[in-house]
Amino acid sequence: MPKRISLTRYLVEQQRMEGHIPSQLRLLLEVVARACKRISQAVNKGALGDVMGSAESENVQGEMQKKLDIIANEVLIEANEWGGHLAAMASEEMEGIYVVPNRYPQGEYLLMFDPLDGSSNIDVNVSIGTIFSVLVKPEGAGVSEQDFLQPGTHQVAAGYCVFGPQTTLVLTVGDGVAVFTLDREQGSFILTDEHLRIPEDSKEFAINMSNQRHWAAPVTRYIDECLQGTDGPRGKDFNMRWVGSMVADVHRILTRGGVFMYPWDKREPEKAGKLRLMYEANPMSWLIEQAGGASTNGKHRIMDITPTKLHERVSVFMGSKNEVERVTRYHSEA
Ligand code: P6P
Repeated sequence: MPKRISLTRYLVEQQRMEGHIPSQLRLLLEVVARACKRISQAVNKGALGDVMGSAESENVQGEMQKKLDIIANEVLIEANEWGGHLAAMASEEMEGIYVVPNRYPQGEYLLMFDPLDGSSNIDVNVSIGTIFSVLVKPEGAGVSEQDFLQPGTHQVAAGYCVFGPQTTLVLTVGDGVAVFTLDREQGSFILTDEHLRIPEDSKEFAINMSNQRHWAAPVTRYIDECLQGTDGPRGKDFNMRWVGSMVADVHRILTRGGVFMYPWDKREPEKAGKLRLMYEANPMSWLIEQAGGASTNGKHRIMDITPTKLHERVSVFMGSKNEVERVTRYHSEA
């Protein structure tokens, strides 16, 4: 029977041996993990709980909110606001930042999250997830939205929890990628994999093909070559997967390789892309890079981008290093 290492033990040993995790960050990560367990319980209720369907409201992105979007957001806020480890939080579901109320002590960390990514999949029982990213608040009194506008390279922790056949927490603090599977009998996350490595090459791409007529030329070139298979310049056949839930697609890529793309397209040319930089692209990019992959916006490394606004959107190409480098090169050649 392999030694069962809980998330708590992993974080304590990382703190003791690697010095990666100050105690306040360890507390933060344990609180986020506990919140993910509660979200998982709500998700798993499905039609048996009052959690399905629309909340009859829109979020700051102008998207219809599902009841579980709001439940997950509230769980994360309530779990994190009292612990003294955070100065403020930001969420896809909230327009402005959430400053820790004065009745609680303030800490040095900033927590951003997409509380329930892929929520269009909730009502059809397809994997969804919570994505989170942690920054350190810059020195100085008080906290403002400006304090969040740091490049992805400043993250001190990032991860997601995918609510699928298993509930799995995937985390990095800059020392590789660790995977924890929820043991429901014990109610603890148990270490089931670490130091994930993404193969540098792949034969699998993930993109929403229904947008094909709207893509820019480099994306069309890359996908056309994949579709030509062994008869084309790539000399190999490709497979396609598109879950419609970034957490599920990125988890597959971290597990077996591939490339995930949500590019800019002509439908809304003023938007850089659909996905959000601060709480979707940056945390996923760090995980992908920590596992030996690459992540760009077609031109630049995503984690080098300095955000100008909290809900900034970005074009995303992430996964197997050689595939991301190829589609990025096609952009520079265009
Ligand atoms: P589309 C979910 O809404 C999300 O933000 C990502 O999780 C997912 O990859 C993408 O949008 C799906 O977008 O346009 O294919 O429905």
